[in-house]
Amino acid sequence: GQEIPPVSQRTFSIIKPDAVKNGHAAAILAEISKAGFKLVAIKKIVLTKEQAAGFYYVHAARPFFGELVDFMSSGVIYPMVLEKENAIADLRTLMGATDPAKADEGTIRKMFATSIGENAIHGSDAEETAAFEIPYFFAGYELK
Ligand code: RTP
Ligand code: MG
Repeated sequence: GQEIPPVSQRTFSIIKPDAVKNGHAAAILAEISKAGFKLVAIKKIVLTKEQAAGFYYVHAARPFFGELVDFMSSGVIYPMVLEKENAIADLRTLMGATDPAKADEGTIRKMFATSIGENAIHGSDAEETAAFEIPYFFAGYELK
């Protein structure tokens, strides 16, 4: 019969300040590469508090929001766009649970996260989320 080609999907990820400070950024990129993701775009930046708050606006009413904004603006991050078939769900699996104490063996958070708040990596949780997060950090000309 007809072969159905894989449908590629893009997701958005951030290597968070704890992972960068602890020297894990390259090892995390290696895990992402091993899992079959293509690196479409990456940059190195430090967010202002306003930029961090805007990115995580869905969590504005949560008790941890202030800590989250302070943490995400505390140092260098690597925002990136990743592509593969089923990228959004597969990256969430590779990341592991939000709390590294609950994350499965072999996941990025199990291997590299510090705590539930400082947990090494972000990944979009749905198509609509990725559609907001990718253009928050990258212009169209950066996503060829
Ligand atoms: P992310 O959005 O960063 O990929 O993480 P997630 O989906 O696994 O978790 P989410 O519920 O969206 O929470 C966003 C980030 O807020 C921090 N957090 N701290 N102290 C706490 O109880 C707490 N809970 C969440 C974490 O940095 C989490 O990744
Ligand atoms: Mg989330």
